[in-house]
Amino acid sequence: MTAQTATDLSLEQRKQFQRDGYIIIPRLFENSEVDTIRDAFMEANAKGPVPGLSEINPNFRENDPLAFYPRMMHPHRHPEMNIGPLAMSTMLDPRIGAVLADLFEEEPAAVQSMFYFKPPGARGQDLHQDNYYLRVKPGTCIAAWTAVDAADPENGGLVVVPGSSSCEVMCPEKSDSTLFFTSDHVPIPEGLHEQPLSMNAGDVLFFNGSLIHGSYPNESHDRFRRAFICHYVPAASAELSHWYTNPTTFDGRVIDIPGATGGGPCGVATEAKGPH
Ligand SMILES: O=C(O)CCC(=O)C(=O)O
Repeated sequence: MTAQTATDLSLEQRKQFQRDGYIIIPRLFENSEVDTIRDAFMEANAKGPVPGLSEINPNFRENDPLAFYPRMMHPHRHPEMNIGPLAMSTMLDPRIGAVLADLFEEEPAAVQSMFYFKPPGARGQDLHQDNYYLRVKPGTCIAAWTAVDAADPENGGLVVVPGSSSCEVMCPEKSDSTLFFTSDHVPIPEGLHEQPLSMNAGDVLFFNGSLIHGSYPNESHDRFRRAFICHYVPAASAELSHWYTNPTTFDGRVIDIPGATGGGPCGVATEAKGPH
């Protein structure tokens, strides 16, 4: 199957993004591209977490699968490793850029990359809204979530709350640490419902920064649920949380976006939080 380009974005896909807050572009990446990404990140983590790259959390329990396979933060900032240039070129892939330009209707800039291994038995990431952390103003951010393995309810695939993309960004409650490795939980607003997604490797989910989304534990015995995840903002944004440095356009320019001001939906405490 050939890769989809943004020029294929249909009126229906645009309408779905506006109405529900997300769209899945099937097979944006070819199998061979996904295999390269998977192999490179597995190799990078072959001996376990990498200081300065992996999110090493002293609270992980000894038998926690995430203790060996924590997520990697900003791999594109590591030119000294094989995964560095690969993460950078995937984050700035023109096929992703073209979809984002259509969805933002203005020039996008990349501000974050991450790789999740989510091995069998791993906890999930509780429901949250990305723009609580990125604090983009005006407007919001968009995530591009690339399935590196098939992802479905059994192995802790992503869940979204369609339509929550039109909600305000809320101050989160506390999550259940037996199910989730992150501490924030955003409750589902009345009248809206959670939708589990099933994706094939190479599919890319795009969703806006207000959309409530997350994932449950990987209940499978032998299926990793790996994903390469990037966050983007309009290049002309007036504000962005200072945790997201060096916004980079798809033609490689590093631009300046002023730091976010004010306290966010929880007041001043938000400013103390790192990237999500
Ligand atoms: O992949 C996951 O399990 C959650 C990722 C996520 O929610 C995010 O990157 O904002």
